Amino acid sequence: MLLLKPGLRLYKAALDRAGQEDLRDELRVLLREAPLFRPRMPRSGKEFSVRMSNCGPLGWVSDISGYRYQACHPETGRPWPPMPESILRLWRAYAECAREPDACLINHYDETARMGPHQDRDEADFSAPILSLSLGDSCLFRYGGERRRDPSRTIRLDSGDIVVFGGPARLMFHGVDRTLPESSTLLDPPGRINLTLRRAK
Ligand code: MD6
Ligand code: FE
Repeated sequence: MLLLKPGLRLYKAALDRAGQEDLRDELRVLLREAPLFRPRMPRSGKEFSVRMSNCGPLGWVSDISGYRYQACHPETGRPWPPMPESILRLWRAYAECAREPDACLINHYDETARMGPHQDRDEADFSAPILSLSLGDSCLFRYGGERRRDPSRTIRLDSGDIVVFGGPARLMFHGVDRTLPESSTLLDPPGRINLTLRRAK
């Protein structure tokens, strides 16, 4: 484990290649039930470059009216599929939180997608951490402080890496500057998937 700063833990290669392949295959089935959709920014309606889906009781969505957690897919109207047991096991092993996650956001990046600096603050209780797992192409992940203008650092996240944001790092600004195309053979078509497990309510 690498403590990047208080509350911010990085576990390199937490999931080995076989574990990544099993999870990839589970996600392929899950994304047939809950297809990736392209969210829009509140107010402006501008499209995200990342596509998203969710699993678990609640899912994070963004559209012209705002950001929120909701129980159903915005396009199919169906409930989100259950969280795979394999990702609940990762939470139990790495999150250091006795409560279980009730939402898992699935972000999909093609070679041009990015995620601007943001804080995750739509959850009811910031005492629970967020656990992030990267799959597929590597990315350059930027994290800073609690204010947008705070200095930031960039690290490379590779397939199988887990980052846990908790305690004093829970409300830190972070984003994905870019992915590194052709850095992984895990996904076909290629790209990057990031799972973030949260307690929304
Ligand atoms: C990503 N991650 O890695 C974007 N949010 O694709 C996040 O936005 C994130 O990694 C909250 C906690 C951990 C994260
Ligand atoms: Fe985030």
